[in-house]
Amino acid sequence: MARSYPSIILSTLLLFLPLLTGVEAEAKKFPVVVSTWPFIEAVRAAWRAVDNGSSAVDAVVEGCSACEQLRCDGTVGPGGSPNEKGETMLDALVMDGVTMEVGAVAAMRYVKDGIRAARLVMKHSQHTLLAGEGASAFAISMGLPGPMNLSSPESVNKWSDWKENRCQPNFRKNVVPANDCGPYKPIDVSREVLTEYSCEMGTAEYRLPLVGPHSHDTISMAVIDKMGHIAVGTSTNGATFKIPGRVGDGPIAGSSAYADDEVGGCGATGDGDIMMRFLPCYQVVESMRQGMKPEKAAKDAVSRIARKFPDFVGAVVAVDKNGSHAGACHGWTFQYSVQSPDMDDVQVFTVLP
Ligand code: SD4
Repeated sequence: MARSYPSIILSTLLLFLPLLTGVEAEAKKFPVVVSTWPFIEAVRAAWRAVDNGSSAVDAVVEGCSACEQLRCDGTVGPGGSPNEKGETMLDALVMDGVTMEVGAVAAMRYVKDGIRAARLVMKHSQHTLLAGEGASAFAISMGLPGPMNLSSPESVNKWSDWKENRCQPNFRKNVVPANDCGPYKPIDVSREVLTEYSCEMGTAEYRLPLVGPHSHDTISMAVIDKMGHIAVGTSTNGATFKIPGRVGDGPIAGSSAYADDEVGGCGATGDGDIMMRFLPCYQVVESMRQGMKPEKAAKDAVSRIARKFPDFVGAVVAVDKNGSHAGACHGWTFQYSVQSPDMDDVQVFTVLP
């Protein structure tokens, strides 16, 4: 039976519609770079890479590396956040949303290139996370410069002022110091003992506000490349005056960042000691997998933490596989930066708590 003209036109259209929609979506929305905070030069660096055809992983490394070199806000890369001993240590992670491979370094000493070290772990080992001096030795053996001192005049000054202030505030709790700055001895947390050891004696019941409303730190970045593949990365020098050996959320996949090509990606910033207990970025990506839009997924992940820790400070930024993005925060005003094909330059979005 001969087919009518309208039915021929309709079936031809149906044949081409998915293809046209796909091409259109890709041409409009990819590549995309999303980063925590107004780390504009970092986003530009990632954008340059991905716009020139780099993979999402390479662009994430370029972007985070630019932030390390610029020492964004003094809290990414070398020269910031001295620990109790005055030393700077780095946490970093990179994740490929295609293969679900992760490379990360934690409390890394003597090597300034955190994100490049993380990528070396991913590329040249079967491990996911290397820590401390092992991470430094591996990074140097794979060609990164080092060993070197990661302190700066600013970090040394900050540390000296803190020492002069009897090492207060600090991250210890339920301890009593032999002297102002330790060594510390654990004490029973029962009420009687707490009244016995007053604050004057240095019992550290005080919790150091890691990040205040005016200080932001940690770059966490997601990139969707021209092929639509997603990667994420994080780089930070962590919490100021942390106990040596402390590892934050930065190198923990699912906490500071997470990506799955099938769904999207996420980056986080804030009080990592709290946030890493909730794997907020894993939560965001899994919520988007279940059908939540980025905004709802981001808000949901943050509210899960806030319900248990109403005083925590933190934020997440979510991007789905189509390039739609949204942020959510608690305890501070959050900003994140985006560059996509419809923008001439990086745009900064502000999210209120
Ligand atoms: C950490 N999450 O080491 C980092 C610090 C941070 O905004 O992101 N501050 O806990």
